[in-house]
Amino acid sequence: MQERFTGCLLGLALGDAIGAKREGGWAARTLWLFLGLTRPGVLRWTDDTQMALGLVRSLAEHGEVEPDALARRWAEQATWSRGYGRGALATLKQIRRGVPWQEASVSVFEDGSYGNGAAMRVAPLGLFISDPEMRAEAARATARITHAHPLGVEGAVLMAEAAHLAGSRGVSTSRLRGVCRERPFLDRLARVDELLESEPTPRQIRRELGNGIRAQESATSAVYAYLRFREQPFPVLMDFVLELGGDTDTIGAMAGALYGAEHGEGALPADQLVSLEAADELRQAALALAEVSGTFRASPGGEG
Ligand code: F2R
Ligand code: MG
Ligand code: MG
Repeated sequence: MQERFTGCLLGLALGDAIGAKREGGWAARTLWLFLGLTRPGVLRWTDDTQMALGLVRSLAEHGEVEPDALARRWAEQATWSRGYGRGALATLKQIRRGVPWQEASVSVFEDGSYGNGAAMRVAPLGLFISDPEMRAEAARATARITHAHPLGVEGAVLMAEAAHLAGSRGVSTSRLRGVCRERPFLDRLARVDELLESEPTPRQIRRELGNGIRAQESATSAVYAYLRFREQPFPVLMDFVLELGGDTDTIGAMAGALYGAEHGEGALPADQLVSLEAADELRQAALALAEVSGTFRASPGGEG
């Protein structure tokens, strides 16, 4: 079980860091290189991992989703240099200034964010909570802090469920559809099934599911990539993610988390783990969560 927790968080971080080197167009990549944030030889992770790490630590400390504490933790660690989404960073800065998260999360986009930020960070929670309804409600509670839009929230519910099922080698699109309510997710998950029957090109996946920052695009593409390549070595999965293009760090983080949750840390490439930023810190945080797993308490904060 410990292996799955470390595999999930380290897989998420590796996918994030590998994808981050290829995220965006040449101008954005050159800028990040110029700023010294994409250093050769170092697998430096971004907001996806930073927020997942914050969530893992908060869960381990409180034994539940404690939205106020989690919001404060995320707000304190948020910095532009990790490549946060524009809305998410503005929301977190407000929380840092003392604005209640319930207010901040609908201040940038009045209907809340439908970005993939709530989905990209939530996988370890899926391993932590075994009760399906509590898992979905806890995922919603984490999402609402920054992503109040129903599609942003649904991305988190989907990825928490996918990670849980990956941990027991039981992911299927029909089970994933069972936790979804929103048409853009339901339609894409139905399509994932059909796409798995052949070997479509990355271009076709981009066209059918999408590779963008919207939760329903990157989360379903990540699920597709994981399901297609889960029995192959991790780099094969990552190569496909890079070929998909678009939001590669986040698709990589989500697909990597699922792969790591299923196979454990031992299946991740040792040479890449050596180069991964703060790998030991991530490992220790995941182990601390594994230590308290099974102790999850339903949180009154679930009602955002
Ligand atoms: N921000 C990035 N990448 C930029 C460059 C990073 C750099 N290369 C690096 O190496 O670090 N990536 C990160 O952002 C995504 C997660 O974003 P999140 O947390 O969902 O942010 P936000 O701002 O809430 O939503 C993202 C954008 O979606 C549009 N949007 C969302 N909701 C909307 C609404 N209701 N109405 C209109 N537009 C909405 C906006 O354009 C948001 O800015 C991940 O990819 C992560 O890696
Ligand atoms: Mg990122
Ligand atoms: Mg991204």
